[in-house]
Amino acid sequence: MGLKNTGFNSKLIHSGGIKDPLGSAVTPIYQTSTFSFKSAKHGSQCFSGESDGYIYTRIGNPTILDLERTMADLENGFGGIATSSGMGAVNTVYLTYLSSGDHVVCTEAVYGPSRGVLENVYPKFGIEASFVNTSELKAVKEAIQPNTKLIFLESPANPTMQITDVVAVSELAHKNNIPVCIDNTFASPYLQKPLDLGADIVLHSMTKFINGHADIVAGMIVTKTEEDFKKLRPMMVNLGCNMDPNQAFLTRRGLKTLSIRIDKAQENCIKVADYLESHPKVAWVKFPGLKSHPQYELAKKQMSGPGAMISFGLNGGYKAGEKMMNNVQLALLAVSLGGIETLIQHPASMTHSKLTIAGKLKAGITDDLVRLSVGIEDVEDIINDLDQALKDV
Ligand code: LCS
Repeated sequence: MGLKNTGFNSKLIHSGGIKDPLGSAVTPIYQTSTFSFKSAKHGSQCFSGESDGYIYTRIGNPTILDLERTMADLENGFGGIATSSGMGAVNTVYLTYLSSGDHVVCTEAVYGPSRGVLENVYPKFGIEASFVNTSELKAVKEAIQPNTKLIFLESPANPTMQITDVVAVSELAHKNNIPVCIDNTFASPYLQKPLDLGADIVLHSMTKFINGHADIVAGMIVTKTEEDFKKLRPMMVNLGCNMDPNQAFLTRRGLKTLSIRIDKAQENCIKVADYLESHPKVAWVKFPGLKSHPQYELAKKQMSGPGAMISFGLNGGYKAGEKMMNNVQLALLAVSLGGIETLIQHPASMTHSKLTIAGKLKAGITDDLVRLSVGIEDVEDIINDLDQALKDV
């Protein structure tokens, strides 16, 4: 799958490898639902797999394939499966590996709906889940049952910024013949390559850092092996949670600048984290780049940088956080993350509001937790904005 020996930045620009017959520098948007066959025999060969020609956009499309190949290259995986959204990727993985009577071990602090569907939808199909603090290997070990068919991790976790040791959990899982899937949305392959650390499947909400411009919703699954790819791909096609070619084009375009965007956002975030940690009205800050983070050393080991997401709490609890969120002027009070603009939100009442109160508390999604996605604006402006927002809280 091309460009294996080039650096990450060259892959960002050149991976994909769809050659346009007219020589366009950028892979065009093949905005078509269907593709004509050269003959009836060719059509039947496309369906049987004897020919790799295109059939129908839900099954495959050159613009989408370009993005799938690029993401597989960046994650050092076998192949990519693009989905209409991050949740499309999450559910494709759940439905592929879990059947009635099966059990999944899931990081307790994951994106709200990734946990919410396991609590509210999958039980009606006879699938059960345990939500544990996967940063403690012992907790993962104790949660594994004879019917455990998947370990689902998110690291760094949304919104607690907990870090899971991917090497250790993967070793444990493989001893028990359980595949490991990790949601790599918060880090992106620029900062963390879970397949190299031992995971079997990696997924993304590409709505976030991968696209980076807050103008599309998209998802991606990358597998380490052909075997897992062949299990997952038909599930996505049959569910119909495929990507649209226009969405693929925009995502591929945004992806080209992933490293320079993350470098700048991360540089800003390190300064913002220092600012918040030294602010008298701030009770606590969770950011993997701070020595106070409980898994600071592990983050340094398995990630090449701490990223651009912070969670923090104010001395005045939710009331103070609410006031601060209403006071920001440069940052947007909005969910989502990983874009070029700074965003602030309150997980307990927004992104994670559907979880039970007990579940939220056990996972560390406390009422005082405010989440900040640091953008690429001038860092002085971000800090000045937070400073004025904190004045009367
Ligand atoms: N995984 C993670 C870690 C996420 O943060 C999200 C969305 C998803 C999966 C789902 O992706 P989507 O379907 O939205 O593309 N996270 C959001 C958040 O924190 N705020 O708004 C959406």
